[in-house]
Amino acid sequence: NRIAQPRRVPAAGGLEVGLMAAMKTRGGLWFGWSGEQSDDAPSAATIIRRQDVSYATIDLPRTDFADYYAGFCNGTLWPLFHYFVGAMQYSEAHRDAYLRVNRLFAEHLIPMLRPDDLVWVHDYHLIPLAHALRERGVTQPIGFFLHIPFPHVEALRALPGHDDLVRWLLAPDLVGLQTPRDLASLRSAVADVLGPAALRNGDAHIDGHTTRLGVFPIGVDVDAIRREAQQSRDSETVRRMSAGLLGRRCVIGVDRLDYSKGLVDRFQAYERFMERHPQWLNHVTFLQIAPLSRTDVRAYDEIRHSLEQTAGRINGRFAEPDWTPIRYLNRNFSHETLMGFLRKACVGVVTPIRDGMNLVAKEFVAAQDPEDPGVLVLSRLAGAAEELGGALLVNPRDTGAIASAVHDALSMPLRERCTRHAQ
Ligand code: ADQ
Repeated sequence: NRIAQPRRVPAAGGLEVGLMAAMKTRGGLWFGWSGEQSDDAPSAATIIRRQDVSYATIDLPRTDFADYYAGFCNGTLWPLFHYFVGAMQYSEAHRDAYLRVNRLFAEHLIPMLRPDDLVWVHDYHLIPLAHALRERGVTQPIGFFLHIPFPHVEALRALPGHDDLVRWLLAPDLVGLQTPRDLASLRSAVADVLGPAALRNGDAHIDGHTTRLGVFPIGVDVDAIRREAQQSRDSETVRRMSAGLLGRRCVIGVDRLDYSKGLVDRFQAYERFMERHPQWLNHVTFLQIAPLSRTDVRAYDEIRHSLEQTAGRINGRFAEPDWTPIRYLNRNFSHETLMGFLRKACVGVVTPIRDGMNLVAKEFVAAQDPEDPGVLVLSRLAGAAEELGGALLVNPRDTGAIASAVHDALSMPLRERCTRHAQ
């Protein structure tokens, strides 16, 4: 949807972080929304070139923007795909705007396509894009990657018109998902909507067209993160963060402020940890960094208020004149600074209720000192849990289990920490 822009401060979003690395390595044209809305029909894409990457953007029409973005993308698809089925909103007007915006993207992309291009479409905002391109005669190979979970058909069926969504998803030549579970869910939807015969050798066949379906878990650039984490040790911000701990140990969480990230349960778990293990009071500080996102969606306002209340209440209950148990920040930092913070922390808590992958979990591991690594407490419902077997895995709603895991992580002997980290 929105592309990374060379002059903008880095966004706190996994897609942008992951794709920027790929674009810088391979070069190409990155096309998407400019971040602006317009009253008139958008004019041709604006193109800026930086090193080997061209950035092409269009404004989106003001009349469709809210229905498309806050409406269908983040009010319907985001909750549904994360299994918050009861929180899913639905309106035909939102769905129509979603389709119109996807067609608009297709129309503006086509004049820029070269015959030997390979088109790679990203994420749930753009599920109908490949279909819209094919309808307009585009024959270049198209891939699609879904960064968020794909729900089993039993949940997907709650969406009116879910069968169209499945058909649009099969317009590309290759569809990539984060985990084998997501792939199994997509296959469940293909079999349900198109009949079991549409699946052969695990791929989808529809009207003579084959769509390969596969798992391509997104990763992080481990060497770059290790370098960033080491280099930023001496930066002003990381030194101030470290000095502010006054020798205390640090438990860290870093997430976009989103109800899927399990932050309220995490704060409550931290409260239980302090109740049950009072020996750590005044010896550990919990730093939670949660930059605001999607502030135009009501559910995000609600979660923000509830977090402010919970953090305030817990701090009021446990704080000492010289110690605040939870430091809660809503701001962005440079990636390098963030990696420096992760390295300083003894425990990383990544406890989403559901997450496609979760890059912070991988960044935390990559940022550690292998000779004296911290421990990751990770939700079983994050895609990353299927790969990071060395973490302490927890159910994100089980505040008692998270509290115990934080205690175990802080108490873990060096040898076990090293073994888990190496794994
Ligand atoms: P997100 O839901 O945005 O990504 P995540 O994978 O954790 O979640 O990525 C967040 C990224 O933003 C990380 O690289 C993190 O370092 C960065 N970030 C977070 N807070 C920041 C801050 N305050 N300042 C600067 N940077 C910050 C979606 C899916 C995930 C999937 C990714 C990639 O929801 O499941 O892992 O895409 O596919």
